[in-house]
Amino acid sequence: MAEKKKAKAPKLADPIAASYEVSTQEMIARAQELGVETIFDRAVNMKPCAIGIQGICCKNCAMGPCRLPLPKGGIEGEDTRKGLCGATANTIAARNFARMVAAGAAAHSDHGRSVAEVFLAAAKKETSDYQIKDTQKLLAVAPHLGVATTVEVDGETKDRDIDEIALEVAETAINEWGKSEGELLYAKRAPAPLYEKWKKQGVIPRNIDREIVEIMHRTHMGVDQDYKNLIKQCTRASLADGWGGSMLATDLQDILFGTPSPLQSEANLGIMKEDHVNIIVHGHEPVLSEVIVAVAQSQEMLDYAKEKGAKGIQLGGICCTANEMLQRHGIPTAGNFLQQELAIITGACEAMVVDVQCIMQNLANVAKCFHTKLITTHPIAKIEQDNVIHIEFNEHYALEDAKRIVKMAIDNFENRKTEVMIPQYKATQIAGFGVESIKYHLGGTFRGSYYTLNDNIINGRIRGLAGVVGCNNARTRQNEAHIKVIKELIKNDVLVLTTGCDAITAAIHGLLTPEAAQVYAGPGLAEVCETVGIPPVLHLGSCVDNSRILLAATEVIKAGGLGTDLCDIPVAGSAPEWMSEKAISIGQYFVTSGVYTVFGGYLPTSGAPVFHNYISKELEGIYGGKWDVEPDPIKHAWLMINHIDKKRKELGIDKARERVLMDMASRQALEG
Ligand code: NFS
Repeated sequence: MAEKKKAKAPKLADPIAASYEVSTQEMIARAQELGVETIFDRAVNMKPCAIGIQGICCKNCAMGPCRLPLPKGGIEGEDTRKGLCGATANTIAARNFARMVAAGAAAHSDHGRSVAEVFLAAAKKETSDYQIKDTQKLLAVAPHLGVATTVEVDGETKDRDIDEIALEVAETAINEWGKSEGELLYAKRAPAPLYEKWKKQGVIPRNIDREIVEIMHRTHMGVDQDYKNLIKQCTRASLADGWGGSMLATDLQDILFGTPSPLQSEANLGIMKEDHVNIIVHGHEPVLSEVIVAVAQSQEMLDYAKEKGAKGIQLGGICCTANEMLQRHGIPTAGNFLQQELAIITGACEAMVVDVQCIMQNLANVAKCFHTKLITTHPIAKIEQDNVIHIEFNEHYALEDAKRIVKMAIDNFENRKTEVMIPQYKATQIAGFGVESIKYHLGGTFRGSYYTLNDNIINGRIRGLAGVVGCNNARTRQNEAHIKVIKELIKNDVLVLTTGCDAITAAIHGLLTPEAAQVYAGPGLAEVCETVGIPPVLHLGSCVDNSRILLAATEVIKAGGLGTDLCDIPVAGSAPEWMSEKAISIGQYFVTSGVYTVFGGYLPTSGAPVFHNYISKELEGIYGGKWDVEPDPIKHAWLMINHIDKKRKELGIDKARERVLMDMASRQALEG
């Protein structure tokens, strides 16, 4: 018998090459020292599939997978590539793309649905663990759902009972997922010309679930075989996400848990404390973590922690649960997507409590090497490894569930087995911005409005706006593209709005403080930031809160002077290190809301050049926005800046900026 080949020892990641950020570098080295494998090591041992990344592998039926690699040097003449059924590269790439949109829209929207269900339970007063916290926001949101806030009694207009409004809002909102008639109510929140554009194209969502289901139908073997028609459905489903599921998630969370307003906190693994019980909440839905925050801060639990020898309880967040807890409670952020394993490797994580999305299965393997209790809480997101504990969250017993979890973490404090190593890095951050707070900060105390923001865009101090969002991706050096893109933008006077893991990254690298403007921003932006006391990068929350970016841009239109549609504004979108399907859904609704959007890394469309050309060029003629892809961060930022300048020119405000620059130069000449 032939002797079996000895398996090669897996390679280890070079910490410096794997991350741009020092605490991550230290923790990768620490993991290797302890013999604990992380995603960074796996990334150097397993390469991505060369055909898959081009988007041209079809596995939608059992005759495949059919793979249609692009010949080296591209295609000359007719593209004759086809799968067994005859599916072209365009069809295959568009179907794969559509399924990513469906999954992304489903993830955001199902999150929204969970919140809506808790909201309904609260409105019906079936649970005492949740109450309506922000009645102002409730009253602001109600009209968009067609719910009246006043009532006529004997010819007099009177305020309606708040509980009644809440119940009607809850019922109407839940209906948006599955109603059998009509169209998505929030579509009308978009500027009128954009709404009309969607109407003309026939892409206004009917209800949220239906558009996602229809993508699955259309991409089944032998259904939609026209990439343009497939993209039309991508648009409909992605709009159902951005202007539907995500926007409802944001609104209902704000009403239930409070609308964020700017607050100070900290970010990075250094927020964990050796002498405290450390509980990390990770995932996306804030419904359980909201209660965990309350329980962990209760005197009863603090006393219990002290009894067990800890100085207190330190909560920290990873991924978008982090953003939710940060923006409403100032809970510090432990890290972004690629730091989740590292939080456990500190040896100081008593419990990691996860809900849904962006949770790596390897957390279970890492937790096994330490004392950490890895707790899943959501019925749709369990982990197969037997060291994982499942405590299913139920909104009717939320407080009990949260108490059980926090107590379990405290009890685990004495079980630490490895020497604790918490990297001593953390940065101050100001977070909690939103449509409302931008209005307040940039509009003055007496009359909140977007006029000041618009004025500063028109006079050129602010060159334009950029939404920089999205994940980390272990295929690129963690954080590098995020930070280089943002720094190049703000250096050139572009005010950055950020969410998701990009926001966490910006926080870790110290860009979310007003002082950062003096160090990194161009003179115009720095002046505005200094005058109103804001950072040059505004943290708008989690990824569902990209809806805040859409609504902030809509407010810019309403305030006047910068066109009538979102595609008129000097604004661009970016996801420098994207990896999740949610990012593709976000990209698609940004683009079809009129925003030029650049992705880093690659797009799974390159193997079908005609289809790629359609989304990266032709879509602009329909919706005013288009896709682009650029891995080099500086070039990436300049694609955005050039687009912003093009829009300034179209608005006739390009000269104003030249004047501002001249002012600066003459001022410097005077000073000199
Ligand atoms: Ni957004 Fe939030 Fe992070 Fe990416 Fe994942 S956490 S929803 S998907 S990885 S930004």
